[in-house]
Amino acid sequence: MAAHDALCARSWDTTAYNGRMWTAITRDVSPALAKCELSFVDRTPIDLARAQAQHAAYCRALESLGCEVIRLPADAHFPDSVFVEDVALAFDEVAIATRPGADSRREEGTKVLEQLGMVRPLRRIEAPGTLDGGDVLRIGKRVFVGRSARSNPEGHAQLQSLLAPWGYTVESVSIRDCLHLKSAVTQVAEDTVLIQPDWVDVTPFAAYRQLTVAPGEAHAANAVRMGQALLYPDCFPQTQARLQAAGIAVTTVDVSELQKAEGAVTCCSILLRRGEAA
Ligand code: CIR
Repeated sequence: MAAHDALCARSWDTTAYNGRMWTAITRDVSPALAKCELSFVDRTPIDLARAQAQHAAYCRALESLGCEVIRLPADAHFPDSVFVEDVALAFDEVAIATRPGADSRREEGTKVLEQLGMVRPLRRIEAPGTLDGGDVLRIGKRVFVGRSARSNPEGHAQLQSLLAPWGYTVESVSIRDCLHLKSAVTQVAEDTVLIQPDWVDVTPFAAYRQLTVAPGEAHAANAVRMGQALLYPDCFPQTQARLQAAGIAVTTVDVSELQKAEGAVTCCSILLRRGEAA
């Protein structure tokens, strides 16, 4: 077993997590990040060393919030492989290999799925279905899935079938002018979503309190929620103020280089709950 595999295997040992409620699977930044896929963002030079440092700080921030972090090694064959969220979904009961919508990302998930397969039964979206994890937002037993260029109706239907045994319902949601559903809406508290109404139909989220992004902060709707904690980019101060005014504690990270690759904060981790959590 290679050294990093041994490390990863050990990290699933239930005696080793010091009572932490969450585990995050992450993957170090690919040296080929500059060749990433881009859809709604113009290509600009990416400072690789800075991106790597920001990613390391992101991992430390997750740890500071009580999360055990598994860091998989970087892979030069897959420019976008730091964005682990898109290749797999982790529910409490099952993990799902997604079959990403971009050809360059289709084979990217192997190492992530090895990890998930150790702790969850594994299911797969099969061709011709496509699905990116960035399009999947779970709130309780409701699973909202973006109708995007990356996630097709067949992928949506397969996800519904795979999750039905555990009582989840899949709801397809229209998005526009952005890459993924979670570019446009994420959950920020038990009853609250943060939403960019220019990019998503807000009607499916009528059951939740809706905070909207501040003017001039178009990309501000993406946040990582772990229980009562929220990890959030540091470049959206007005939206951050709205979150804090709503009583939500925010921990910020600088992800500016990853944003040049059309990434955000949710996309850099797959979170697993170890026990009962909000
Ligand atoms: C892509 O286009 O696939 C990557 N450059 C960015 C993926 C970001 N993923 C996410 O927000 N879930």
